[in-house]
Amino acid sequence: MDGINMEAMMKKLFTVCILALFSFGCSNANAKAELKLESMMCGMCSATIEDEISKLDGVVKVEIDDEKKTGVFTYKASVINLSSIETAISKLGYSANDTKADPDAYKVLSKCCQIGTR
Ligand SMILES: [Cu+2]
Repeated sequence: MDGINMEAMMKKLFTVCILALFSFGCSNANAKAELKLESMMCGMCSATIEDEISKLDGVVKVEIDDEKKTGVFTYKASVINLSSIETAISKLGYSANDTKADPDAYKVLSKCCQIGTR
C-alpha cells in the first residue's frame, strides 16, 4: 500500500516540477541579438554555425541570413551571454562581430569555407 502511494506522490511531484520549469522558462525573457558573420562563405558555413550554436545551453533560436551574412541569436540571458556565443562561433572557425575566427579552427575548415577561395 505504502509503496503505491509513494509512487503516486512522486509522479505528482514530478509533474509539479515540470510545470514549474516551464513557467520559469516563460517568465524569463529571452534576449535577441544580431551578429555580423562576415567570414561565412557558403551554405555549409551557415549550417555549421546554426547547428552548433543551437546546441549550446541557453540558446533558443538561431536564424542565419546567408545573403546578408548575419545571424539573429535568441538566447536566455540568464544562462548564456552574447560574448560566449561569439567565442563559440570563433571556435567553429568563423568571425562574429569583432571576435576574430579562432586560427586553429579556421585552418581545418573545408577549402570552400575559407575566405578568398570562392
Ligand atoms: Cu562554407
